[in-house]
Order: sequence, then C-alpha cells, then structure tokens
Amino acid sequence: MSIDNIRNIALLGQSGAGKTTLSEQLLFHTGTINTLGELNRGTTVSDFDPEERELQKSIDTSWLNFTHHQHKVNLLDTPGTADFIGRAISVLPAVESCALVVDATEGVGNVAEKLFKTAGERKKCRMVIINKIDSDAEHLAALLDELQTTFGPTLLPINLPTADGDDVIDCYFEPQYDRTPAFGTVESAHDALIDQVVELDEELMELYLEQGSELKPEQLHDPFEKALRKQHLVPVCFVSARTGAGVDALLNVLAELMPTPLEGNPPLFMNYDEPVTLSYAPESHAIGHVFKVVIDPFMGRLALVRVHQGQLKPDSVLYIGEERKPFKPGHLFRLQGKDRVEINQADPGDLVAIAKVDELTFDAVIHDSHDEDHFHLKSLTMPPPMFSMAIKASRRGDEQKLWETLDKITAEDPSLSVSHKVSLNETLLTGIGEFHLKTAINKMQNQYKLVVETSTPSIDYRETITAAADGHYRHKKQTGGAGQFGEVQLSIKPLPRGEGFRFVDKVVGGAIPGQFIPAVEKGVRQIMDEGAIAGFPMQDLEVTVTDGKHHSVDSKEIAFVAAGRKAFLEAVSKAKPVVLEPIVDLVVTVPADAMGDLSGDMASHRGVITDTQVGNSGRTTVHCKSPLSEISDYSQRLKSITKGEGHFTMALSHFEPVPVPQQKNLCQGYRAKEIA
Ligand SMILES: Nc1nc2c(ncn2[C@@H]2O[C@H](COP(=O)(O)OP(=O)(O)O)[C@@H](O)[C@H]2O)c(=O)[nH]1
Ligand SMILES: [Mg+2]
Repeated sequence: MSIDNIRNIALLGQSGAGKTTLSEQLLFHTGTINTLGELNRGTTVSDFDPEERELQKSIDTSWLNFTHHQHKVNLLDTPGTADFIGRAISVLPAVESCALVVDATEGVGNVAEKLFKTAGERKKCRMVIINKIDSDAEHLAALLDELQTTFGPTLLPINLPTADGDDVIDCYFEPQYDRTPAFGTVESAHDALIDQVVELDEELMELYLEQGSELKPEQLHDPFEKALRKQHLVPVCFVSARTGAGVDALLNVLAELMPTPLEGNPPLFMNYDEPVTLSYAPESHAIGHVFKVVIDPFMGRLALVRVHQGQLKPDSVLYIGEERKPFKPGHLFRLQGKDRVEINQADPGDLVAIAKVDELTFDAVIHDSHDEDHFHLKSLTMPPPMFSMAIKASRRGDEQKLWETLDKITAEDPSLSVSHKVSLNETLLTGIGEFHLKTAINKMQNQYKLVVETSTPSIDYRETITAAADGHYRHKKQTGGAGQFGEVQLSIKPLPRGEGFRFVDKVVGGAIPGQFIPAVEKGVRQIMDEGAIAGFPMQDLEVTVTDGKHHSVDSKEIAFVAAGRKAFLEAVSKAKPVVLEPIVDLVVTVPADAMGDLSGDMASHRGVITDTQVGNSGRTTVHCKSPLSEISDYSQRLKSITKGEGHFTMALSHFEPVPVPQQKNLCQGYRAKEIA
C-alpha cells in the first residue's frame, strides 16, 4: 500500500456523541460490512468487549479500517468518559488527524474539549463532525457559534445540513449553490473556506484574486493540507450516524482531504534528547511505535504498532528500545474490531498488530538496526491518576494469579498502575477515577475469573506536635547476672510544616557517653516511624537530648534505645499531639446551573471553594481545597450533582490537623503501650 493512500484518523468526543455508531456507518457505507450492528444488541464492530456490551458504551479504543476511493483509512474509535480519557490520549501518536464528534443535541462536553485541545497540542490535523442532525437541526447555527468560541474561528463548515436534517449540502468539492441549507448560505461557507486556505499561500492568493472563486479543489489540495497542518483550518462536517445522512460526504472528506502520513505533521521522535526527522522511503530502517496493547484472556497479547519508517515483515529481525535480544513478529495482523486478518507486510505510515510478544509494552519503539536504539517519542501528557484502591485475592493461593492479572490489566491501560505499600502490606491499584478502577476489577473477576477483595485505601495520615515539652525515662532492668541501665532527658518542639525531623545532642560532661547517643536517636526514630498516638508517621519536630545518666557496667545500646523511645513518648504526650491529614487541590468543571449544589456539597464535606471562573458555553470552573478522606467517592457525588456533566482533577496541596471528633476516632484503639 503506497503511503499516499493511507489515512490514520482518531475519532474523539464525549461519550454518547455517536462515535461508535458513526464508525459502524462508515464500515457499512464502504461495503466493509453488510449489515449495521446495533449498540443495544452489542453487535457493533467497535464495542466488542464484554464490558462494553454490558455498559453499551466504549471503554477502550478499537482499530477499524475501510477503503474508500482506493484510500485505506485506519480509524481509531476512542472512549470519551473522564475515566478512560487516558486510553484516548495514548493512541494519538498513531494518527495524523483527529475528528471530534459532537452531539448536536448536547454540545461538545468537557472531556471532548480536553481531548481536542490535547490533539492540537500534539500537532494533529483536526476536523469536527457534528452528529445527530436528524434530531436537532434548529440549533445547529448556535452550536457552530459556540464551537467557534471554544476552539477558534478556524472552524469552518465544508458542508451544511438541510433544514429537515435528511441530507447535507456540499460547500467545497462541487458547491451546490442552488440548495438552501438549515442556516447560512453555500456561497458564504464556500468563500470563507477558500479565503482561509489561500491566506497561507501568496501565489495562490494572487491566482485567487484573478480567478475568483473558480479555484478547483485540485489547485487547493496542497494549501488545504498546509492549512490543516498549521492548524489554520478545522473543517466541519454534518452527519446523522443514525440515518446515514452526510456519511458519504464525510467519507470523501476523510479520504480526500484528511492528510496522508506525509502530509500530516511529522511524528515527534527524539534520539536521546535531540529531535529527529524520519524518512518514509521504503528501504529506510524500520521504526515502529507501540501505541496500544490489547490482552485477550483467550487469544493473548497483541501490540498495536504504528509503522513510522521502513517496512515490517513477519520475519523481520527487530529490537525493542535498547534491548540486545532481537525478536521476530512471526505473524502480522490488521484488526477490524476484535477480528484479525493476517497480512504479509506493513508499510510505512500504516498500522499493524503483532501477537504474543510479552516484551512489547505501551510506548515501546521497535526497530531493525542498533542505530535507532535510543529513539523514543516525545512523551504524552497523561491525566494524573487520582484514585487508589487496596486489592487482594480472596482465595488463598491466588496471590500469584493476582499479580499476573494486574500485570495484564495495567499493560492495556497506560493510566492504571500498581504499587505495593510495604508498611501496610497493601497492594494498591491506582487510576483516574472510581469507575476506572471498578471496570478494571470487573474485568479481573469476569474475564480472568479471579475473585478479589477491595477496600478504600488507607489515607496517608501523619502525626505531629503543637507545643514544646520535656520527657524523661530511666530504663533499669536486673535479669539474672547482667543488668541494663540507661537514663534519658530530652525536650521537643514543633518545626514549621515540611521541615521533617531534627535531632540535637546537647549533653555535657559525658552524662550519656558519646557512643550511646546514636542509640537514643534510634529509639526516637522508631517512634517517629511507628507513630505515637494513632500509628502514623510523625513529622515536623525537633528533639534535643539534654541530659541523662549511665552505669559503667550495665549501660548498653539496648538500654538507651528503650530509654530514648519512652522519654520521647512521654514528651509527645505532653506536647499537644495531633493527627494531620492530606488536603488536596480540586479543580472542578460543571455546568453553571450546578454551582449551588456543588458548593452545598463541598461545604458539607469540609471543602472550601477558593476561586470560581465562569467560562464560555455555560460552564464554570471551581477551585477548591478538600480533605482527601472526604473525596474518595467524589466522582459519584459529582455525577449526581451534575447528571454526569462534571469533571474534576486533583493534586496534593498540604497537610492539616484533622478536626477534633475525627481525631478522637483515629486515635481510639491505638495505645502507645509503652507509656506507663
Ligand atoms: N438521534 C440520533 N442518535 C444517535 C446518532 N448517533 C448515535 N446516536 C445514539 O447516541 C447514543 C450514543 O452512541 P455511541 O455511538 O455509543 O456514542 P459514542 O459514545 O460516541 O461511541 C446511542 O444511543 C446512539 O444510538 C444520531 O445520528 N442521531
Ligand atoms: Mg463509543
């Protein structure tokens, strides 16, 4: 397949905008499938995963492909919920262009907005597809205005819907001047497009002034691509994925106007820290990038690769990054949803799947020469993970399986990760939101048949003191022959937040001999780690050893460790100790009419609103500070406040004392046994 015939396009958009339905229509209209699948029967090509069939929405990206006018289009149908945004962003390196699908009845949506802006930052050529014109043709003009306000005046229609929403009218290829669209005129839409395209090309501008609007699409092709590349133009199309209206016109736009791999902006490859330019000549060294890993519980692992340079063949000898050991793909596949078609080579610019190579992980670069050992793609800005859940196997003996399954689950999703908290012996699964984690756990249970128990993770509390105090302890033991003796006098005082721990030795005259001071510090540090009042690590205090006593025979290290611990515990008990809790900065985006409910909810969960910004399109961005312990269920709460329209991010801000009632709860049951 010649590179000029390849198009790689990601469909982005809010969940429910109609991406999956539209993908099905594109396959149907190109004769790739003979019948249209249905979402509510779970028969679409794209939403094939059992979880997707049950939820009736996409939770992962699928790769589909079709041919139109001899052009081969690889289409990536991505998910559009906040929890799965990572699975959409992570496939951007595979494509030149992104098409944002907008629901005409709902507007663009905040996840979609974020995705579209991310695509812009990643230098993708972009277009907008306004879907569902069958159900709302009246408000389309206002919607286009709103989109232009959000994304800029470079959004220009390439066709316009009819008033009944049954058809679209071409304004570019062969403008149908005699037809009347639902809004605007074909002529003004056509002229606005041409004006925009010729703006970047002086020669063409002159020609345009001579020829007027007689310029043919062929003359305009290269400047059109340039305008897309420079993000000077974002064409807009109208469709109904339900009725099929506008789908043929859209196919022409995708195949004829969206860029080939050569026409799009080049991939952001680096060699060490230096940007590199690739060559698309077929004889160049092969370079591919793993943009996605899919693991089927029965069929095993598949790595989806974008070929950026050279060719891949089943018997190519390939290296992964800096690895010395080569591998051969064995088989190469093209995917249509879950179906695999074996192919005998993958050409530059195309996508390909490689089966059963465990070492192929997301973002890996494969190549056939050591010259490219240090090639990597400029890293993506992924959404920050916000939620963790403690997880363990319910059945004894399943621990190994738990680790293997977690490994598979996280391989598929770059925004899921696993960590182990040694102090609490907890395995934590961390992701974007609650729904994200729950979907992963469902998959572990349903598809991998692993029974797991989950709990809300332990919050990372701390302890500190709020006053200065002294402590004293004499450790004396007489067991059989040898005795133990050590006596410690110390004082403690609070340090500013974030200062950690300081230990000062002010003992004079050898009251405690120098060699035993480290033993005193060791005792104090043990309590710093274990906690004095509630079992959490202590921070932000200074300990000064002021005096003590020793015994020439019975003084040993162990005696001073014990005396240090207990003198410190006594001092802490007098120094008004408190438990500190993590406070996070939350940034929440909600429809303006949800503001009242949002602030009520914040107030009842100890949250404080610090700033409010009213944005375009009726959305408001709210900055808040909230205790982490109060927002483990925030995605649920926000969903019910905003009917699913809200979206939030969070990051650690600082530590603050827990209010008195919670303080008592936390300290209950934890008894510093050693305080006499
Ligand atoms: N009226 C109407 N409904 C549509 C259209 N396209 C999709 N839908 C419906 O919108 C819902 C979401 O569609 P889906 O394809 O799953 O959206 P996705 O989340 O963007 O993939 C489904 O109920 C579809 O039947 C359309 O053109 N018109
Ligand atoms: Mg979908």
